[in-house]
Amino acid sequence: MGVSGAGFVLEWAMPELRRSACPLDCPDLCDLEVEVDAGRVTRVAGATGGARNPLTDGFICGKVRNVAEHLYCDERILHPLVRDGAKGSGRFRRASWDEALDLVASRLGAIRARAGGEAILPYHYGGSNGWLTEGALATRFFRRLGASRLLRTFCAAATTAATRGLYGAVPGVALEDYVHARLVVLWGVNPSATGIHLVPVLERARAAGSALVVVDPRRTPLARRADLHLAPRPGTDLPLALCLIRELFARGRADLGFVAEHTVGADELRRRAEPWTIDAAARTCELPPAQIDALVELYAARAPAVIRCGWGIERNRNGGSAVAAILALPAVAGKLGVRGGGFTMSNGDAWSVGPEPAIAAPMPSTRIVNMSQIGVALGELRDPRIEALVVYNCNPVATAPDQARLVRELGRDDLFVVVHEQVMTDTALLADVVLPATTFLEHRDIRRGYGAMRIFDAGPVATPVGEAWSNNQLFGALLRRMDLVAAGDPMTDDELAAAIFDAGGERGRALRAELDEHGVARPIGPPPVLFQDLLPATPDRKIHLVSAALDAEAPDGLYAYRPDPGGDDYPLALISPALSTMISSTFGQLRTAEAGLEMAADDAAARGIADGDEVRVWNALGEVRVVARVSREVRPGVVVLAKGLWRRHTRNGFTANALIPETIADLGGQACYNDARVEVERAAVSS
Ligand SMILES: Nc1nc2c(c(=O)[nH]1)N[C@H]1C(S)=C(S)[C@@H](COP(=O)(O)OP(=O)(O)OC[C@H]3O[C@@H](n4cnc5c(=O)[nH]c(N)nc54)[C@H](O)[C@@H]3O)O[C@H]1N2
Ligand SMILES: Nc1nc2c(c(=O)[nH]1)N[C@H]1C(S)=C(S)[C@@H](COP(=O)(O)OP(=O)(O)OC[C@H]3O[C@@H](n4cnc5c(=O)[nH]c(N)nc54)[C@H](O)[C@@H]3O)O[C@H]1N2
Ligand SMILES: [Mo]
Repeated sequence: MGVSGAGFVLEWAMPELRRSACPLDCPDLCDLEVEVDAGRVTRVAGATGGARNPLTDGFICGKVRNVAEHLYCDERILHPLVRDGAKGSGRFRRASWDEALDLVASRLGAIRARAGGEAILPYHYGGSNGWLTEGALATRFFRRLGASRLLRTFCAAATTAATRGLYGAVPGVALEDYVHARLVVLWGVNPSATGIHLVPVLERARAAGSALVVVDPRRTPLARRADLHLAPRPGTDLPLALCLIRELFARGRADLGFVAEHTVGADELRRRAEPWTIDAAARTCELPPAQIDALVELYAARAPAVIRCGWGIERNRNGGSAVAAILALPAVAGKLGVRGGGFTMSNGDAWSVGPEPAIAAPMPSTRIVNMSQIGVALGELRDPRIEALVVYNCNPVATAPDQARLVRELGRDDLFVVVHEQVMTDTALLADVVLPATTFLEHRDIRRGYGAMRIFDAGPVATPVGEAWSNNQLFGALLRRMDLVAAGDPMTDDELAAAIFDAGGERGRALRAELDEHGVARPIGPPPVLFQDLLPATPDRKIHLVSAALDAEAPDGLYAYRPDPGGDDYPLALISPALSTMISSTFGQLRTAEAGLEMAADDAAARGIADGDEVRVWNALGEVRVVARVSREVRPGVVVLAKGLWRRHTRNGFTANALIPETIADLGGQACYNDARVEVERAAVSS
């Protein structure tokens, strides 16, 4: 009948609600409800009900609420493109997948036959990727090709090295457990922008009587509300943490019982911390001595006390030792073993299941290239020279150090550049072949948060735009085309997922069953408490306060402070914190506002700079022209230009990364994004 017929049509045309989980590079792993109409995303909201991820229950950030703008923007790459103009001209012609794959396979094959597999370098970071789309077929492809291996050091390299050195791979305090804390120290972390779901938890802790301390050269939103805000000069967290350690021992506030029972190396740590008196630290960190004293007393007195250690600390020459010293604090002060006490670094890989089994190819022993030194690698490596760069899950022109050099090197005529991307990024514009990639709402992935201790198996919820392919589709096709598939290889997403969970034994099977039933699983049960539910994952189950491995790795030994080389040419420290509107460079195509360089009023006045003036920011590596923003949020001696900006956001097409050296931190090969020194002057006004 007409009525039921209309009803049927109406129902068929109704948008559908589907569940997903946000895999963007942020600790929180939001549980999402996505409205999809005829395969297109029309609305994204936080899923309510809480059971899947209580941390994000019903509440998501603006970036993801508006993610449909990213999916359907003008810059979205719809089909394969082949360069059709001079290198770097940004001119491309449309190609079929078949033609593009033939071109890529034949070029890579020829380079490998002539110069060897090591002439090929895969280039990737985390993107918005989980266990299926980051580590599976792409890694297998490059291992079997015998390509150079990439050491992934943009982020969390120093913090991971430090955490593992002291504690082994264990999770820290679960973010939801911060309600139990009576002191929270936010050290080099800005959750208001980079992981907002901690903020309401902090508010609840505050209401229950917790104190809040922030250690950050900027007055972040939470620093404004803190009981105590220390704004050290960037790169001086190491002397500050060593001073706290020294004072805890000296004042009889160290927990000697805990230290004796559960740690090794305490005497050596104390010896290395000894020179850092309050006065010495205050001078080096450029802090009032009374503030350091206040922090010692507060930290000694309060329990449970938790340090939320961020990523602002690691990105300088002392970064690894600084993180290690900060992570030693809860051990020295006896803050572990209670719910809400201890530290949180990353909670990302502290469980027994992981993506390696999906790769299903042994690790080759080919040469290793540090991704944070890509300019040097492209320019100087020989035998063989890098002749092909295959970029996916990454936008290095916006995110790697020494941008000007990278742009120059990408323009080399004898370098073949393939970029698999969702949108026309600054990197894609410099490619020879651009391949269209799906977004997280258009492909399946197994996603895990590095704050929230959860895993989601999230299927595709929308139809891929244009001819976009997932990473596994692309690298699966390349494996086949280059004859690199072995019998029994897991190839489909189902097979890859099965490989991951089957390898996890009983725990893996339990996770699989939980995922099948709820779409989400808890890899380690209820939030564990270190020294209640588990012990450090070091061989002797103790905390290694002066880890021998870290001590050997750090160029001058662990906890050796390497001062600013100084000099008057570049007196200002440049840092590049995260923007609330982007994730690294992701979503940069949606940003219309131009960038601003934030600087303190005194520094601006000393240079005759007024708010809104165009300035030149420079050092030996390069120059950026931007508008100055005189700000009360930065301390004198520090200037701020956000991370992740695209070239279009400044006045001369270069960003903070053009001022960042390719030097690495003391641990993990970590990039030193917050270790740039610059000078600023008013740009000559052209009339
Ligand atoms: N909205 C949004 N969220 C994000 C991201 C994003 O780009 N945007 N990025 C994601 C990624 S990739 C990461 S790694 C995390 C990063 O998360 P966070 O660590 O919170 O982010 P950052 O802004 O890099 O650094 C945090 C703070 O460190 C401060 N800082 C800089 N140098 C120093 C220093 O030497 N010492 C101290 N004590 N502080 C310093 C900065 O002023 C900044 O406020 O966030 C993730 N979440
Ligand atoms: N100046 C400065 N620079 C920094 C930092 C800093 O503090 N200061 N911080 C660094 C940090 S913390 C990080 S984590 C890095 C991040 O740097 P990148 O790894 O370059 O991360 P994004 O900028 O998010 O770019 C990821 C790109 O991958 C694409 N992508 C996402 N998913 C997929 C997929 O499934 N397949 C394919 N093929 N592509 C996909 C996205 O469209 C996006 O363009 O940046 C670093 N850069
Ligand atoms: Mo990061």
